[in-house]
Amino acid sequence: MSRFDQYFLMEEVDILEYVREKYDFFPKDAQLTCKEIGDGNLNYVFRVADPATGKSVILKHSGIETRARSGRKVDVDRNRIEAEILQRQDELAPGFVPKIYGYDPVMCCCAMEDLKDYTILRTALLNYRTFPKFADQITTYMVNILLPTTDVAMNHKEKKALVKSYINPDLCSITEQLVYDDAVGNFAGKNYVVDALAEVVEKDIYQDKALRLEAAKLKFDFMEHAQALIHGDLHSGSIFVTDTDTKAFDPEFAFYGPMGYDVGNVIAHTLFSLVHAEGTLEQDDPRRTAFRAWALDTVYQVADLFREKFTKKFDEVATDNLARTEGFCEYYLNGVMADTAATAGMELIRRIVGVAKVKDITLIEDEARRAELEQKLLVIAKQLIMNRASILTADDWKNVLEGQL
Ligand code: SR1
Ligand code: MG
Repeated sequence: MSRFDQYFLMEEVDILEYVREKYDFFPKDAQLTCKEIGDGNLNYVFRVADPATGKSVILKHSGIETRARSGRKVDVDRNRIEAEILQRQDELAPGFVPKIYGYDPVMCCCAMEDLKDYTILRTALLNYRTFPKFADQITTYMVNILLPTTDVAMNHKEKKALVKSYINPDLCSITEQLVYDDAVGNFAGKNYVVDALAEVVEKDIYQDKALRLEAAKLKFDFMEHAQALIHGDLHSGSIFVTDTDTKAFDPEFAFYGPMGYDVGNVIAHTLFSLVHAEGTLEQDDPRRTAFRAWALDTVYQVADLFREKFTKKFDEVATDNLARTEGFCEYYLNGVMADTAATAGMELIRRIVGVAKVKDITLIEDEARRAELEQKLLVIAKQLIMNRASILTADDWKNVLEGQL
C-alpha cells in the first residue's frame, strides 16, 4: 500500500516523497530539494534536485482541472499522451526532445530530463537574444517527426491505430474554441483587447463574414484532417534553446492533425517576438535592428528549409504507391504550406484578441504602440488566412511581410 496508489493533486512535499518511492535517481540519504517551476496554463512542473551532486529531474504532474483554476476539466490522459509522444519523437528526431524516464498513469505524473542548461525560447527572445541555428534545427525536428507519421510513410492500418491512440478530445476542444471560435467570434465572451484596438477588432475581425467563413473551413480542417502526429502547441514557450541546440517539449496537445498547424505556430510566435522587440526597444537601438533581421530571416528560412527538407525526406520515406507519383509530393507539400500560412494567421489573431495572450505583446507598455503593432499583425493575419493558397514559399512570405511590419 502506498499513498500514491490513488490519484491526488501533489504538492512539493508530496513530490519529494513520490520521487523517493518511485525512482532510484538519488541516493537514499540525499537531501533533496523540490520546487514547482511551471508557468503554463495547465500543469504543475516540479524540479527535484540533489544539491550535493547537482543531479536533478523534472516531474510533470497533471491536475484534473487546469492550474489556472478556470474550472475547466481537462482529461489527465494528456500526461500519458505527452510521455508516449516524447518517446516516439526521440526515436524519430534524436536529441530534439527531453528524455522521458518514466510515466505513472495513476498519479498522472511523468519524470523527464531536466534541461537546466536550456532557456525557454520565449524567455530568451523577450531578452532580445537571437538564435541563428533555430530555423535549421526546428525544421529538422518538424520534418523528421511529422512526415514519418503520415499515410505517405506508414502502413495505413498502423497509422489508423495511432490516430485512435492519440485521440485527445479535451485538449483539441481547447484549441477548437480558443484558436478558431473565439478568434473570429468571441463566442465565450471572454476576449479582451486594449481600448485603442477595440473598434478595429469588432469591425475587421468579428464582423468580417468572409474571414469567419475561412475560419470555419480551417476549424473543420483542424478537426477532420488526421494527417500527422503533430505537437499541437508548438509556440515559443514549448521550445527550449541554448546557443547551439533546440529541443521541443510539452506536446500535451498532440493528436493526428494537419502538419501546417505546427509550422504555422513556429512562424506566428517568431512574428510575436519581432513585434515585442519593435514595441519595447527604441528605433536606434542596435538590438532592435539585429533582432528584426534575425526574426524575418527565421520566418523565411523556416518556410524554405521546411520545403527543402520535406521534399528530400518524402523521397526517403514514401511507401504508398500513389504517393510516389510524380507531382504528388509538391501538391501535398503545398497543402501543408497553405495550412502553415492559415494557422499562423489564426494564431496571431487569437493571441491578440483572446484570453491566452503572449508576453511578447502584453509586455509592450506603451498602449498606443502596442495597439499599432497589434493592428499590423491583424492585417497580416487576415492576408495569411484569406490568401493562404498562394503563400507557399519564403518569397511569398516576404511579399506578405515586407512593408507591413
Ligand atoms: C487553457 S490553455 C490556453 C492555451 O495554453 C496552451 O499552451 C495552448 O496554447 C492553449 O490554447
Ligand atoms: Mg503548454
